Amino acid sequence: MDVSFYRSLAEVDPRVLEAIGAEERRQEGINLIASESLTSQAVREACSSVMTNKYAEGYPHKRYYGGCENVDLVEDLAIERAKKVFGADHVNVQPHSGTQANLAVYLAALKPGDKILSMELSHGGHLSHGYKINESGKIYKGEFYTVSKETGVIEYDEVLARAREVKPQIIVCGYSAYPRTVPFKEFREIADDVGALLLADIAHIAGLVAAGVHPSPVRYADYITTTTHKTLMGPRGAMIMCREEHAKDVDRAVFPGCQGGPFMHIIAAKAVCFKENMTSERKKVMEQVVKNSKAMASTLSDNGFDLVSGGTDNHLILADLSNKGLTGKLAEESLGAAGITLNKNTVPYDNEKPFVTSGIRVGTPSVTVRGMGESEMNLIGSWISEVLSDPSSEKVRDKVKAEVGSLCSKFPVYK
Ligand code: DSN
Repeated sequence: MDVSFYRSLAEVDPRVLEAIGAEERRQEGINLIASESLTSQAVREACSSVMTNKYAEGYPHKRYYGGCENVDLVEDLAIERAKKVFGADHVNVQPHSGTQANLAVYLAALKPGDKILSMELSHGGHLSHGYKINESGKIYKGEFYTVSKETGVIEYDEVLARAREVKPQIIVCGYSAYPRTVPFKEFREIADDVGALLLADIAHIAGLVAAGVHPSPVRYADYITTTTHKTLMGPRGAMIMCREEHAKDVDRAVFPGCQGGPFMHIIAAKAVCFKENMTSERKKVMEQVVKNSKAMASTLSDNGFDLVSGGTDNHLILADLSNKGLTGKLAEESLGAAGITLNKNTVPYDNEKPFVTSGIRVGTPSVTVRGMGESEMNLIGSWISEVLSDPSSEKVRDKVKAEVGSLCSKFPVYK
């Protein structure tokens, strides 16, 4: 045996250890990135377990390798728990990422050249929903609907008219930057009207759906995809749920269709995460995520921020900074310098490029998980306003950074 096999990370690679330590300290700051959250100790233990060593191509009890009895057990657990959490007929827990889950659904459901109708990327859609620079838009033809210019929300009649015009084979609902409830029932009606399949990509809101804080698409969608690392608070990865009639095609599309060996350590962590999502404690956290988001929206609104759709129903807020004469890029940079991490984001009908943007996306999952409540959201919202009222002032940023540090020390993430 190579002697280095038993040496610690500190001995083998201090530079990597140092970067991990620095990242741990960075995560003690205020994180408002809507697509991120924090994983529990239990999830992280499973992620770093010896299950990473195992090849297990195939599915539980039908593998192409020997020695799969333990990984079979965790994959069975993950599937059984996910079915229970969401009430789904069939679950595949092997997709490595949300994009790969979506690509697997298209592979199962479509033929090359078929049409995908989804939300315009700059209105809150996603690259893997048929966008031309993604494989989903190269193999299939992406067509798009938008939010209404007047209200900033999805209007049934507008989407229906667009669906009748496009006649897609599949419609995608579920978004990366939509602050309102996704109307799954209405999407089912639209899909039926034009004879299309319906895919609900609930990556952002899965934890809210699991907790009953956002309506579930299970009764309405043919396929549901989600990542497991956003509001579900699990490991970085994804899963697909579908109706029983699509089960075989989905499983074949994931493996051998577009993936090889599943990441068994991550599947073990997904099993843990689904167990955590069944608890009443987690339900309370998700309820608080939405309360916090509404509190933050109200403070931002009181400070003159123009919120897309006027507010929020979920874990995120989208603010259009045009009325403040700021770009999203400048806001992201100056807030970052003040210890508040969030991301620039296009807003519907944005005139700025995606690397500049006119907006910011503000999400409450990470701050809520560490115990912050509405009063802390009011504080953070007022700091955002303070920094952005004079974004180039080092003095303001330093003052806010000190206040951020003092607040965060009361809500430590890693004790
Ligand atoms: N990158 C994710 C987000 O930030 O919403 C979506 O994949």
